[in-house]
Amino acid sequence: MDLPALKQVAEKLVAPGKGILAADESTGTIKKRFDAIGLQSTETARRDYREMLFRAETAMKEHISGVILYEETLYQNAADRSGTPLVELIVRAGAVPGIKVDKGTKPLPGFPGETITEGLDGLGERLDRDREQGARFAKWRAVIDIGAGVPTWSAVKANAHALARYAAICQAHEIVPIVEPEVLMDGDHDIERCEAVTRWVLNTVFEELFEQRVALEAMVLKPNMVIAGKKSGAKNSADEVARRTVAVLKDCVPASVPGIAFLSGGQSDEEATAHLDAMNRIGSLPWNLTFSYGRALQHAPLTTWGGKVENVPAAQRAFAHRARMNGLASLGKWEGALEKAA
Ligand code: 5MM
Repeated sequence: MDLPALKQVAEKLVAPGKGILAADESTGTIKKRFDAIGLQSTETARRDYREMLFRAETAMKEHISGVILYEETLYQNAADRSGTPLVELIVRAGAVPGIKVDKGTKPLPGFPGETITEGLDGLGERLDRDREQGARFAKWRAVIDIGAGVPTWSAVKANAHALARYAAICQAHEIVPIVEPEVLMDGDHDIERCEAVTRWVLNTVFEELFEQRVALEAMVLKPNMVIAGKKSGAKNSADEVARRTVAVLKDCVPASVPGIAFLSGGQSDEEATAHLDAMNRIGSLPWNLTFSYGRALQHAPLTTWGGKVENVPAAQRAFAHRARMNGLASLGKWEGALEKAA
């Protein structure tokens, strides 16, 4: 393993003022997003949409450190006459291309309502091909739900083990792993329950990473924030979300991890930005804290675009605005007033 090279990529992904664009929606998920704007999800429409994002120069060059791609996009070409690979657009903008390598969640046998993320079989060979195509980092998402009697220890352990096996395989194939254990915010639980489950999950994940001998300095953690479940009706302040999230991370994440890039998990665009900003304002943290948002970066450009070519400039501006807001939040320099200037 070329540890210095891997460390360099990991550090670049969490560079101050920048963050990651999660554009790795699987075919089913992107269909849902396109359904919401009344657009059919064809291969061409998916290409056009993603190409529009990667060609948004201001956003990409100034605030995006890396882009997580779905396999289709990693091997897709732009619409221009020379058929520029989409990966090249990302590299030209100075960002690092990455690839989602998990094969999604499947029911965990014996544990109703719980899932296990699959995709370890043949992973090394896939990573070699993806690296050849330009990918320098990968992502694997484990999903933990909160509800009556869940999560169980078995589900937490099985998912943490798979994440650690994935991370070890990535590093052996010269790819930086993004380790994403997502505790869902869909339930009716309060913020204390989310805090307890997130602490449990992260402790288990780092135990497994240690057992699999994963080099912590050459990975990025992508966790959820500590937040009350959507159906609880509770609304905690940004300062409380930040304080609880940072406390859990300090308890569980070794300082050798270069950075933590949060998922947005269904928060509104502005909430996701405000929470990240509040965390960075706490200061004196051992790791860089930034974003790896899917919905909270893409909701505005996707709805502005609506599948219409004449809306491309406005959609790119909407993307640049969210990217800039989150870039500022990664420095603890965002202010609500800046949103109105959009
Ligand atoms: C972009 O969505 C990613 C892929 O989801 P599916 O496998 O369900 O299609 C997802 O893993 C994403 O990277 C993270 O959840 C972060 O996205 P959000 O929208 O939570 O910021």
